[in-house]
Amino acid sequence: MAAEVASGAAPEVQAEAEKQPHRLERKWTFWYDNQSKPKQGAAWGSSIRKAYTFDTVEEFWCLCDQIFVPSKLSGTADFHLFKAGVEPKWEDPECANGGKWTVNCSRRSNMDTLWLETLMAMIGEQFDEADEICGVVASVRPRQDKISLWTKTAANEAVQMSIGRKWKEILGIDDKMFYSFHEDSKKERSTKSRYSV
Ligand code: MGP
Repeated sequence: MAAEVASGAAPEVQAEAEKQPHRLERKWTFWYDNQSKPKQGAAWGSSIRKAYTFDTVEEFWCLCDQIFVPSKLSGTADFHLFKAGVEPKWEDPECANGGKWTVNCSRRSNMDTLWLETLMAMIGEQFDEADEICGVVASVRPRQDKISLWTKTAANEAVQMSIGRKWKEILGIDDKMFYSFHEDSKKERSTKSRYSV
């Protein structure tokens, strides 16, 4: 991070460095989609809004703490955190050949924690295959809340399995997790999963 200073540096240099924001490896964008009251005939995606792009640790904490808390959502709504420049849609070129790992959760118990752990892992570049990560979606649904980690090259099984194992370790969960291809989701609503960890 940009604000790191050697521990032997003069106190005034250290104090100045501490005032600097801690810059992340890359820019990220939060998105929001409230599908609870869709306009009649509206195409999917017409309610997705780009909310905030940031590239410092300080902005991240402020946004997570105050705004992007999944348990505050109700009905049918999503929060997304994607790499800046990537839209949380199958149609985006970075996502077009991709897929997603999904973990079921509950906004009444573990959703906020699982979401935050995932966000920190992404912005902290904890995945070895960081280039493969597109973003993450927290979906609040009347029937089943879930969090999905979107990745870029669905057909690369070895890479997806490695990401899946790492994510599972980060979340500290025992339940089986499943990976589906966006290409399959486009064809059928109840998509068969292709990989599991
Ligand atoms: P969903 O929101 O990912 O699942 O997709 P949800 O709401 O949990 O519903 P479930 O019953 O499938 O579990 C729901 C539907 O929204 C899909 O079947 C598509 O019709 C549409 N949809 C979702 N996504 C992420 C996209 C997308 O990226 N592009 C387009 N064109 N449609 C999408």
